[in-house]
Amino acid sequence: MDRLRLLLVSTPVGPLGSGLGGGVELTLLNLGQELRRRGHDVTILAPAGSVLGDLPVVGVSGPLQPTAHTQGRDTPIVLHQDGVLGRMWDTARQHQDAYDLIVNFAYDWLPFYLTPFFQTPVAHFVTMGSLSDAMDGAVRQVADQFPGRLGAYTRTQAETFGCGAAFKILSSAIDLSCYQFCPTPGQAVAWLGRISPEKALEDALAATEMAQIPLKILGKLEDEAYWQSLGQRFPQAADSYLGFLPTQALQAIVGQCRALVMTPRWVEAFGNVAIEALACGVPVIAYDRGGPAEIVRSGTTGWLVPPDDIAALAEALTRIEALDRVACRQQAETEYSLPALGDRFEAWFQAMLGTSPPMAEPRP
Ligand code: HBI
Repeated sequence: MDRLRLLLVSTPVGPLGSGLGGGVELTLLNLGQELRRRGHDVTILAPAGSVLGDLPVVGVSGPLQPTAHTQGRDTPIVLHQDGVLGRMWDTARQHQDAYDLIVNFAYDWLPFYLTPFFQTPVAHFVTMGSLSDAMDGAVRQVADQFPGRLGAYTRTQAETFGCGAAFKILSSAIDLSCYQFCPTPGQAVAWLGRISPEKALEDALAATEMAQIPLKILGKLEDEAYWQSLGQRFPQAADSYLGFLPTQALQAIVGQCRALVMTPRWVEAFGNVAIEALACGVPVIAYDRGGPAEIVRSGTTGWLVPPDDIAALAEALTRIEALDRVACRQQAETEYSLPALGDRFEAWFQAMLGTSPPMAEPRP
C-alpha cells in the first residue's frame, strides 16, 4: 500500500494520557504506532496537554467536551462556542490539504456533521454503541451519504445504530510485547475499567463476595459519588482498589490473577481490558453482552454468563480451572496483535481511497 498522510483526530473529553478518553486512548496509541511502523505519515490532533507515546501530537486548547457516555437518549447536542471540539475541527479544516485521509475518533455530533464540508475524505471510527438519538442521526447521515466511511470495534456495537451493514468491523489490538504471559496465578481475580455506573463494578463486588474470592480493582476513578456508594455497600472495595496504573504495572498485577471479571451494564463497544487480560494468559468471565461476547471463547478462554446475573457470575468463578491460560495468550497473538490491527485498518483505508465515492452534495 502506498504511503498515506494521515490525520487522526482524538476525543475532546480530555487530553490523551489523562485516562478520561478511556479505551480510545489505547486504540489511538496502538494504531498510530503501527501505521507509522508501516511507513505512513501519522499526525494526532488532540486537546492541549496530550501525550501519546512518541507520536507527533498537535495540541488544541479550549474547554473540554462533556462526556457522552453518561447522557440519555434525548440529550441535545452540546457545543461550547469556543470549545476544544470546534477548535480541533477548525484546525483540521485549515490543514486538510496536507493529508490524504482524516480519521475521527470523537464520539460527537460535530465531526460527523462536517463530513461533507471537507475536501479531504473524513472517516469515522465509532468508539461506543448507540447512546443518544442525536448521535444516531449523525452516524446514519454519514452511513447514507458516505458509505464505507464508518468503522467500529465490533458487529454488536455497529448493530446498535440500526445500520450495522454500513460499518467496517475493525476490532482492536494491543502491543503484545508489553504483556507477559503468566502461567501460575495467585488467588485473586481482577476488575479493570473506568469506575463509572455503566461498568457495574457492584456486580463484580457482589459475585466475588458470594464466591469468597479476593478482587483487585484497577482503573480510572471517574465517578466519585458512585465510588462512595459502592464503598457503603461493599466495605472491602476501598482496600481492593489499586488505582489507575500504566500498562507495565497493570499487566504485572492482572497477569497474577486467575481471571478478569467484566460486568458491562451497557453494550461495551469492545473491552480493551479483555484482550489485555488474554495477552497475560488470564481468562475472561463476562456478561454475554457487547464486545466481550465477541471476544471470549466461552469454555476455553473464558466464560460468558447471562447479563446482570450475579449468581451465574459467581458460579462461573468456581469453574476457572477448566479454562486454558495458554489458549488465552494464543488468541491474543492471533487476533489482537498490532500487525493484525494494521492489516484491518489498511484494508479499510484502501477501500475508501481506492474507490472513494464522488463528493456527495450536502442535502438542501
Ligand atoms: N464523550 N462527548 C464524548 N466524546 C467522546 O469522544 C467520548 C465521550 N465519552 C467516552 C469516550 N469518548 C471514550 O471513553 C470512548 O470513546 C472509549
